[in-house]
Order: sequence, then C-alpha cells, then structure tokens
Amino acid sequence: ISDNQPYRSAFHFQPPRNWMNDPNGPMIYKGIYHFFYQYNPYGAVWGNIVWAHSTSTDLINWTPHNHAIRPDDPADINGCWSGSATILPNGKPVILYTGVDPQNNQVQNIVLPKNSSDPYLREWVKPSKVNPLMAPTSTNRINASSFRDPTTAWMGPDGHWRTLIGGKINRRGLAILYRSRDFKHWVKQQHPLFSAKDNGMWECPDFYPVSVHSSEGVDTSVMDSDVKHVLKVSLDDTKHDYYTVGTYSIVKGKDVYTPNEGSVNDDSGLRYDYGKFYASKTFFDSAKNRRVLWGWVNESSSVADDVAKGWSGVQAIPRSVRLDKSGEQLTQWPVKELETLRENRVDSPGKLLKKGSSLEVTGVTAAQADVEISFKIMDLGKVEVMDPSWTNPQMLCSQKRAAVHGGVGPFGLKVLASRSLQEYTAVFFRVFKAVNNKHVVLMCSDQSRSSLNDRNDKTTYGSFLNVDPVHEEASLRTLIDHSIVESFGGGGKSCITARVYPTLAIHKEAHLYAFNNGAADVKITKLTAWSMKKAKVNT
Ligand code: DQQ
Repeated sequence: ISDNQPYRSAFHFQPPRNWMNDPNGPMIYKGIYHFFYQYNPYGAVWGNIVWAHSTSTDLINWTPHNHAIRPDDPADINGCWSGSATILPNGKPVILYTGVDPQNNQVQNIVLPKNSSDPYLREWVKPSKVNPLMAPTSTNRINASSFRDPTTAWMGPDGHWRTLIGGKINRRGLAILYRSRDFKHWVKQQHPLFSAKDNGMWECPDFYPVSVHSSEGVDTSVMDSDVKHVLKVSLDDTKHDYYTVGTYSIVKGKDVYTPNEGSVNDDSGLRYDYGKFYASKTFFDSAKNRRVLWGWVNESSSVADDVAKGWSGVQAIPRSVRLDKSGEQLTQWPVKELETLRENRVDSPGKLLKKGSSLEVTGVTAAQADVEISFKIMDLGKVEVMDPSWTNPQMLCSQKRAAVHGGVGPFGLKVLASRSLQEYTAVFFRVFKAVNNKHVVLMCSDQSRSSLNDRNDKTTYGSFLNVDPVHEEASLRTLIDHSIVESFGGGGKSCITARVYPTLAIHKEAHLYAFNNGAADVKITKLTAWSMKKAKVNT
C-alpha cells in the first residue's frame, strides 16, 4: 500500500484502510451518535462483509470500535449486509440486518446490544434460535436473491411495528412490507408498500416522515396531518438514490403510500444527489430534532488504483434533510457541526465577474476547504434559448461543459485546479429560457478536466435547480476534500457529489477560482471560504 496518499479525505468519514460501502444503522443513543458501515476487513474491494462501528459526539469526529456484526451464525455465514437500527419505546436499540445464509438466501436477522447501559454499545449479540426473523419460503413469493436491507421500523397508530425490505420480482422493484406485534414475529403483508415496474432491484429502502411547516425532523413513527412521507430507494440498475414525497395512511387496516403527482422512481425522478451517492439512510436525531442523512460515495478510480492506495469508499458529510418550502422536494445541508472545522475565513464580496473572467480565491487551503458563493445575474437578456428536447440535465452538462461559452453562464467555481488549469473540476450554473418564457437553471459538476490520469471515470453530472433567477440569486456551497467535491446548489435543493484524482492540483498545488464563461456579467454578492481543519476520523 502506497504511503503517498493525496486522495485521502481530511473531514469525510472513512476507515483507515480497506473497502467501505453502505452506511448502516445510524442512530443516537444516550447522547452518542452511532455509525455502522459495510466493511471488508481484508481488502480494498467488496467482500467478506461485516458491520464496522464508530461513535461520535458531533457526527464529524469518530472513534472506532470492534466490528459489531460478523458472519458467525448460519443465518449470516455468507455476509452481514445492510440494515437499520430502531429505538424501541423502552429506549433500547435493536438492529435489523440482512444475513446471507449457507444456501446464499437473503434473510432478515436481529441483533441486540449485550449491555444497553453502555452508551458506546460496544458488543452486539444474536439472540439464540430467533434468526432469521424473515426468510423466503416456498409460498411467500419472495425472491431469495433479491430480499434485503430492512428499514428502521416504525409503529403505526394500531401499535403494530412495520418495516420495509427491498426486493424485486422479475423486473418490478418492491418495497416489501412486514408487520409485527412484538418485533420478533414478523408477517409479510400481501401487498408491498410501493412498487414500480421495470425498475429492477430496490436496495436500501428508507421511509420517514418530514414536517410540512417546520424545518425540524420528526421520529420515524410520527403519522399525522403535519407530515408528508418520503420513500427512497436505491436503484441497483443505475446506482442512484431516488425519492418521492407523498402521503402515507392506513386505510381499512392496509398501509397505503401515495407519491405526489409527478414524482416517480425512475430516471426523471428526484434524487438526493445527482453525482455519486448511494445506499443512503436517514435517522431521527432526537437530541437536535433533525433528520440526518448518510450516503456512501464510491470511488471513480480504477480497481487497480484502489488496491494500490489500499482503500475504497467514503461517506458524504451527514446532511440535515427537510421538506423544501415548495412541498415538492427535499432540501439538504451539511450538519452544522461541520462548521467547527472552519478556520482562516476569507471574504471577497461585491466583485463583478465580467464575461470571460476569473478570480482566484487565495488565503485558504484549496485542497481542504468549504466555500460559499452567490451570484447575481446582471443581464438576463443574454440568456440562451432552451431546446425542448434538452430534458436530461446530465447530458446537457456533458455537452455544455465549463469551457463552452454561453449567454448567462457558465459561472461558478473551479476547484482542485492546477496553476495553469491543466486540471480542474468545475461546479457551475447556466441559465436558459424555455419556450414558456420561464427560466431554467442548470447546475453542473464537470469532471472532464479533473485529472491527467485517464484511468479515472470523469463523467460529468448535472441537475435542474429549482430556483428562479429573476427573483433569487444562484447560490452554491462546495466542500472540497482532496478527492471529494460535494456541492449544494440553491441552499441544498440540488446536490452533486463527485470524486476526482488530480495529479498536479494536490495539497499546496491546488487552487480555487470563481469564473464566468458567459456573455452576461455576474456579480458575486457573497464569497466566503474557509480552510478546513482535519477531523479526527477513526484514528
Ligand atoms: N450493499 C449491501 C446490500 C445492499 C447493497 C451489501 C447496496 O445489502 O443491497 O454490501 O449497496
């Protein structure tokens, strides 16, 4: 394993070495945040999966513990896969997770803390003769190779527990619903809570209420007229996390979830993140009354490069999630605690960024920074006309990259940039006018020039941003952490996370610029950047 590690993160969660994938069982217990994750103790590629475990008091600095769940029982001998924690009404936590049995069937198991007075929950036990709790049978129409990832359970007004398990039958993706009176005996419901044809396997479902009138989060079991519900699924086919916002009720004893019109789980659906972000999971943080989202960000490098550097996978910064004021989508923002790592603040507001110009932001460690910037468009008259066939934002960003001059935009940031711009990652906006005279804001993260190393996947990402440029400024926050560029547009209405591996723009050789390649001038109304301290992560 190489000693030269320019791509390790300074403030994103990662283990010291080896493979990490899905976030598992996040929760707060006795004031301590718990985080588990899919981990290979033996290498930098997927395999030999256990639940590794870390704890924290601020979601940013983490202490490692022994692996919480290992394959040592017939019900999980071939793998301890993803799952979720539930805090029972008596305050004690339990974990439901997927085990892979000797026949390679996927089954659902439970583990309990050995000593629930230990706030660090350092030991977990598999109760004897209970597992599996849920399994495929000859009659229950469960596909034994597509049955995994139980959600945090919630209790309905009838006092019965519910959990969802991801599944599929043929090409139909399923959120399979189980119910239980005692958390031990689980009964599969005849109908899934939700399903969609031609979707392929639904991994890692998540289902939770969001408050309609407040930014605060609510407990997973809350079901009243002040909440809407969010159903998220991770589509195995596309490796993206899609969500819908909808209403959930129990009608004549049957659980019914109805997504809002227009939000569907497919390629036109809403995504948490339009870059790399998968197998995500939320939990309700009862200490701070917020709902916190974790998501796995995998590598864009080659397997050979992963093996050489000795690790693969990071977690995105935990995000607070709330229903957007529109009621139609969520907004996400890095948890407040991240700001404790900020130092050396630099401000440079009020600058006019003329067409074709750029501005270097100096005074921060550009490879390890937090940047907030807002733009006011000076001349919307220069806007380009939107072709009605341009419905795919990612494709549009790939065609109209940062270097392609436009009318209004592209303007934004060039991060992890080398001195003479042989390498840079550009995060930017471009504005169009549609046939209905409405403006459309495109947000892009362009990795095409991110590295001189061509073994990396340098796909460009994009999203339409739900912001009206006539009345609102275009705002962007970007977290830069060596090989991670995590961007929040419009206060968190669209998020794009990218992995990049510059060869020149590393450590002190990384630079940060604001740029404008549009014909219209833009004014930088806010530009604040901070160097970020290194977090204590599993050291
Ligand atoms: N990863 C786990 C599965 C899950 C998948 C295995 C999603 O439980 O479906 O490591 O990334």
